Amino acid sequence: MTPDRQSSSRRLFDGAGFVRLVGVHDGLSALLAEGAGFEGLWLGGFALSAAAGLPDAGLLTMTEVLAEARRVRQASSLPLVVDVDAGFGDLNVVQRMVRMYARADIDAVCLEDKKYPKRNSFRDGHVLEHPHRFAERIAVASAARAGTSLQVIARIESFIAGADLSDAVERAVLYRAAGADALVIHSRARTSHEVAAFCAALRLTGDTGPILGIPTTYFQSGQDELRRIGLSGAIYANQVLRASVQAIAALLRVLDASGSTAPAEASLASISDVFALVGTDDLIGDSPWRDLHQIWAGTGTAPSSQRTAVQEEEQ
Ligand code: SPV
Ligand code: MG
Repeated sequence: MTPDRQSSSRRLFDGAGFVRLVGVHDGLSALLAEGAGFEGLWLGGFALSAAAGLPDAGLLTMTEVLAEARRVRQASSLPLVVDVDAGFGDLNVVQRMVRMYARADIDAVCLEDKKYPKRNSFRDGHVLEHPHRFAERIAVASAARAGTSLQVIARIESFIAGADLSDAVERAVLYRAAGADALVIHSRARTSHEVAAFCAALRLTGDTGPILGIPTTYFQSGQDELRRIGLSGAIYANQVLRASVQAIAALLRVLDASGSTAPAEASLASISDVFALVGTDDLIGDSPWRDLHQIWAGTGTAPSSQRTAVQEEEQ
């Protein structure tokens, strides 16, 4: 990890500013989020599973998620938070997972307090882990990352599972005491009222640590409002994926209906934009065959072993 990256990941939850984590599902979307000036990345199970053509139901394994996280890590230097659902297994799996993710230079893992088998929070039928049992998972994760810069985030699903505010606050206090560096409070209400009530009640306990929200259903709440109600940051978990789905479907409809891509061309990124985005212009020895032809031109002939099939025929 470069010194710059290390300090930026530490700054992620230092309370200095509102943190916007963009949900990404591959290296390309991570590059776009970085280029657009966002503070961090969220590699969420929903988008990652969907990108693999799968539902968000705990189907990707711990090492499959890590492989994707590594790709994102290599594409972007932004702080990267990885959604690890409930931790992929028992306490030993949580411990191994945290060690492996820390070694892969991941900035934070976010564990949620739903019982396996899990479903996406916008589906129904959730069962919460017992608060003390989940606090134990956080304690194991927290101990396993000791000496590394990886942060542990505890995600509270009380409102998703139909439990009340006092359940959410009781869990928050336990998880923080167990070593959580930040909390995520999830809600699928249409306004931010549940999240606001949680932040206010938790602050009354004396807690001053970072709290993040996921404003998917309460998307009308802008960052000023989210900051005002007590959030330190927001996770825009799935909007990038949904934008991609819409854009791809629209293009395919146009191609199918009109027989060419002509009506859609103006809405497409140019080839050179994509080249630039992924660093094609920075390749060492770009156009290597052109360079070789120049060398051949200087010497008068190409070595026979390097002649192309066409050149051989032209002889
Ligand atoms: C994800 O992005 O995978 C999440 C957030 O866990 S949500 O889909 O809102 O549950
Ligand atoms: Mg998830």
